[in-house]
Amino acid sequence: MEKILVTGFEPFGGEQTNPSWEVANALPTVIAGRAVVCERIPVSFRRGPAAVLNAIRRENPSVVLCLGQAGGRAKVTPEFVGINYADARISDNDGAQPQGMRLSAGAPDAYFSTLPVRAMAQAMIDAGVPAAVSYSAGTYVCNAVLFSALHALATSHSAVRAGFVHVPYSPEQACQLSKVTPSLPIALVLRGIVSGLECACAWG
Ligand code: PCA
Repeated sequence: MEKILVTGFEPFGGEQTNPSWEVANALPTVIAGRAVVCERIPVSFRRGPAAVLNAIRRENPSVVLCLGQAGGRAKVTPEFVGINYADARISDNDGAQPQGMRLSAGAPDAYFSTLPVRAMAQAMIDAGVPAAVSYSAGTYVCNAVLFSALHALATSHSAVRAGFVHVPYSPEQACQLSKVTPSLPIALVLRGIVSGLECACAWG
């Protein structure tokens, strides 16, 4: 059976949970006739991209979807592009804070996701989940993971398709914040991710 690799992140920035991992960990074991394998990734510029690449090598999936938390967003957002740039507002979980620098000297400035992001966002909306394509994955660890995965797959001429989806805070996280902040229930985000993956698998 072909495989889908879905990654989620450990908590960071003082949070107790990360909705990206809560969703990845709750996925069904089979989607669109493919086995779903999930992996928890450290919020680390050094170890995060390597963990995703190791999982790709180990599992040999046909589709890779990395999930990350985007606190403050109100929708589930498939990312269009990963950029060759890091500018960390806060330290990662190793205490590293790269600022204003390329991720990889000599690599291209950016890679577009090789997943059908517009169709995936529409599939999520059709399933009743607030969603929209995002044209920036930021300049923190999530963008670094997306860029590194796309760079590695492009340079090895791999047919594996890969992309990233940012998810909002869970209601439990938003309750802890003093400012009014959007959130979506994990079960709703989960439904969106399943619909997005079904769309990505049907696409080719
Ligand atoms: N979100 C961060 C890194 C880990 C996560 O879940 C980001 O958007 O870069």
